[in-house]
This record gives sequence, structure tokens and C-alpha cells, in this order.
Amino acid sequence: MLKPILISIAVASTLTACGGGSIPSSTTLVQTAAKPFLTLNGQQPLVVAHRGASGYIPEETYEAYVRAIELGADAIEPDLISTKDGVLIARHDPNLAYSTDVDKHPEFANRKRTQVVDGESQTGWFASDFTLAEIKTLGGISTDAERPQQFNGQYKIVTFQEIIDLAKAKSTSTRVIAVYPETKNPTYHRAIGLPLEDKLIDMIKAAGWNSKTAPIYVQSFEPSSLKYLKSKGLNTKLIQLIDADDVDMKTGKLTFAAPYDKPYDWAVAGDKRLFSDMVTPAGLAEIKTYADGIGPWKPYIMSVKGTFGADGKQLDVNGDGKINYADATSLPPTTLIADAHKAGLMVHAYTFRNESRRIPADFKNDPKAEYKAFYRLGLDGVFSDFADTAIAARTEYVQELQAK
Ligand SMILES: [Ca+2]
Ligand SMILES: [Ca+2]
Repeated sequence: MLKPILISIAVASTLTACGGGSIPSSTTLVQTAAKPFLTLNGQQPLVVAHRGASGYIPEETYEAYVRAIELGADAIEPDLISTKDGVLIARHDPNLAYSTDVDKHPEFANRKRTQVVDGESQTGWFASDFTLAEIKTLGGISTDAERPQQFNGQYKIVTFQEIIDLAKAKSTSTRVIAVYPETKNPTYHRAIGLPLEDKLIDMIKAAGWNSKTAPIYVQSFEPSSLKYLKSKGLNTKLIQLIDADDVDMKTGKLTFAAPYDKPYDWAVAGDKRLFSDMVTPAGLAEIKTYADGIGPWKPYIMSVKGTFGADGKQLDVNGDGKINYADATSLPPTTLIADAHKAGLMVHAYTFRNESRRIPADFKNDPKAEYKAFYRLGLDGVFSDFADTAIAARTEYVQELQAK
């Protein structure tokens, strides 16, 4: 499948032609070349640092974004929620209990309460009850027990403006750092009187980034948030995220149990469709009317399947006493990347992680092997908790193309 690929113009002088035979001049190569990469724009796949260098440092802190840039990321990804005073900050959840040390702050003990977020009743401390000044007294904590805990509480919560400023400060004439914000729980934020979208548009315009070519991608799970942004004059690249609940390890098919069966705005509207309706040709065509790409969970592109015993139970193939992705193998890829490209949409898949239990057995405990399998399919970008691994895998992939 990679046979017709020629390498990018920038490195054409080092190329040996694929398939042997006569080697055309580099000029001819460029003129007759198929796209060097199978991506929609012919460029190498984009490495997005998901929540910053979240594999190493408490996610969505300034330090996590600085580290991601040091590791070579092309883009840094914040989730955007609102403070009580309407400031957009980077946190994955409105409930600060999940990713901060708010429970260690007795001065805020009386703000603990229960709140419904996207249909789920949660108890904790909610960003909409705190001013930015108050939130700046909190520290971020690791959200994953398998990852480093020694930085917990040390790093402050960062505003979206600070992230924009960081990306600009770290960009050079040869390396532009993009930002990749997500409107998080947009229906919820609108319902509590702290809508995200207009503030986001104002900040992007003030940054001078309101165009398709600017170093910014705006993403959301909720189509209505992206449609609103577009209708209000946001001209950046827009990405429709596509989730699912889980994978059925017997069949490799994705499962769609609430609340991960559909975007929350569809649930509120009584829309019967599921996320899976977004990846049909009709679904992709509709997304193309308001967005530039899709951000699917990666099993939509290459799913996995477990091995089952005669008793119907999934086998612990590697014998480590646990059943997880390391006991499953990858299935042949779907046509989603090709279908999306045909519709004119780029594809950025999530989330790539280094932990062994998250790597299917056929990649032999090598996270780079997983990235390369997806890069070879023409994936346009990856959301990664370990940007350095994504970059290293991309370097190997480029070398692999050059060797063809
Ligand atoms: Ca996100
Ligand atoms: Ca196992």
C-alpha cells in the first residue's frame, strides 16, 4: 500500500526511487510524485500533546505545556472550562476534585457540593463556584495512578490566554507551536450562564488567529458548539470529536452505552443518532458542512479483539493476571481514514499512550509500533500523552518511507 509513495520535496535529494529501475531526477520526482504522506494535506502527521506532557507532569498545567513543547510537540491541547468570573481555563472537568488538590484546601471545604454534569451527578468542587484568583491557589494533580505523583500540587492551573502566549513565545521562524483547544461541556456551560464560545472567539481574534491557516484547531464533541462558533465568525480549523463507550472484546465492535453513546447536545435534543452515525458517508458529509476534520477514538480506525476460552471468558494471554489491551490484538483497519479524506476531512485520532496495558499484543509492548501502524494508514494527526514517543515513531516512519 505504500509502494507509490514518494518522499517530501524537502528531502527529495536523499531519495532512492521506490520499486527499483531508473531513478528520475528530483524535479521529475516532484512533478510526478504521489503525495509523500497519505495524509489529506500531504504533510507529515501532526503530533498533538494531549493535555500537555500529561504522561509525565500533572495535566493541563503550564509546566505540562512547556514540557510538551520541549519534547517536540507540534500542538498543545487544552480542554477549556469556565471560572465563576468567566475566565477560560485549562481543565478536563468542571469538577476540580478530579485534577486538583482542592480537597487539601480547608478554606474551600464549604464549597463542596453535588452538581449534575452532562447527566451525571457528581460531588466535588466546581470551577463555576471559584474565581480565577481562587483557582490560582490550587495545584494540579496527576489523574492517573500509574503516572508520576511527585509533582502533585506543585503546578498552577493555567488560563487559555497564558497558553496562547506560551505558544507564541515558543514559536520561531522554523517551528510554529499550534494550540488545539476543546470546548468542554459546552451545553452545561451555557446552562449555568457561563458559555464558552463567544469568549473563545474573542480571544482567538485578539491573538490574530482567526483563519484556516493560523496555528490553531478548535475541537468539540458537541456539534452545536462547533456550528455556533462557525456561525459567529470563527474561521479556524474545526474538528468534530467522535467518541464511543468501549470495545466489545469478542467482536472488536465499538459499543455505545450512555453517556458515551452520543454528544450531550444530541442527548438533550432527543436526537436518536449515535456517535457511530458520524462516521458513515452521510455523517462525514454533514460534518464537512461545519468542520475541517474529525477526531475519532482510535478503535474507529483500528479496533482490537481479545482471545476467548471455551468457557466464554477472555484469556489472560500474557499471563500477568490482568485482562487488558495487552491481551488483545489489532484488527484490520476500517475505511474511516479513506472515507474521511474522500469527504475532505482530516483525521486526528485519540489517545495514544505508552503504558503496556494499553498497547495491543501485536505491537509487542512497543508504543512506537502502534503509532507507525496508524501513520502508515494516512492518519493526519495523533493526540498523545507522550509527545516524545509520537515524534520518535514519526521519525522512524519517515525513515521507513525514505527507504522504500
Ligand atoms: Ca481534550
Ligand atoms: Ca494480561
